[in-house]
Amino acid sequence: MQNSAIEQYMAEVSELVASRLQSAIPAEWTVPETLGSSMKYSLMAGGKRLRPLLVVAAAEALGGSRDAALPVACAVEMVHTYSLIHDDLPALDNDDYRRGKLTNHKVFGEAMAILAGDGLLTHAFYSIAQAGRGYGVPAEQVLAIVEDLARYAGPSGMVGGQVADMEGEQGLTELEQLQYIHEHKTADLIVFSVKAGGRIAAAAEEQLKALEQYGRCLGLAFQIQDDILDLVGDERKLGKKTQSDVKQQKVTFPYFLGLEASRAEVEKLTAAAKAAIGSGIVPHPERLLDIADVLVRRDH
Ligand code: GRG
Repeated sequence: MQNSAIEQYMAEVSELVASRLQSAIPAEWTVPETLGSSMKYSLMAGGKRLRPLLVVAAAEALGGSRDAALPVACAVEMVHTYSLIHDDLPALDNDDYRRGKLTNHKVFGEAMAILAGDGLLTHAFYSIAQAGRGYGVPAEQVLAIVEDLARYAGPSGMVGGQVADMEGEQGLTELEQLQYIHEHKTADLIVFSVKAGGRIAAAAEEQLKALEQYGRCLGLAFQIQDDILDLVGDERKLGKKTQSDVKQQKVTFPYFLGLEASRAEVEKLTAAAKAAIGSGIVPHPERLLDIADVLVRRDH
């Protein structure tokens, strides 16, 4: 069957990102062999490349260049991959599998997995700087992208969301608490991605605001959809157990709202994401609109 235009676009960007990630560390640098292998193992393990896709699509939606967006697209994938490696560690989620493969620490050991995550996080900032070196992104924009990454991935962003999640394991009682976790742990890096794309294209302040709103709604919708897919997958795995058995184990959107209301929330947020950029403020919003539709329909 022929792929749709958006599927082709996503595959094309994903391939480009994968090839840039392969050579992200300059060949003349010396990197200990096991560290390099451990970083590459997780980087190349076959993620959806959603965040890099959003950097590129947002830049192109505002007439920016794909080449200039790619170093930043690679940077956000490095940060995302570091977060997954660390999240899988025994001290956090203690997972054995990620993206259908053994987790980093299962293959390389805990100490190397910690260091591979550290290496990816650090190298992300080098990669962002490259957008200002060979691709003509003005230093002022590069600076703003660096500030945004520290903000959205750091203590007030993704890491803060992860801490709230960890502390919430003692028992969340309010939907607002879960919303806070989702906004920071998941949505913030998505907000970063679309804003960074906008900055590469020298977006005006109101365009950045529109992209931020799109990213926040899309990020929340993405996480709620993840909760739904998780619950439906668990129910399939558990077979005879009922939905309420599963609900007792995981405090997610469906736990608070039920499946149907959670699905409606995903639809509502997706519509809000599309409305934020669809009113003419973003000159070529088509790809970003299509990506929102693809995410709401995804089944994995
Ligand atoms: C350890 C600092 C630190 C942060 C961890 C990202 C994260 C925060 C934890 C991972 C666990 C998780 C389910 C987080 C929610 C965000 C999310 C849905 C991540 C998975 O993103 P996808 O689906 O993954 O884009 P792929 O593998 O496709 O890249």
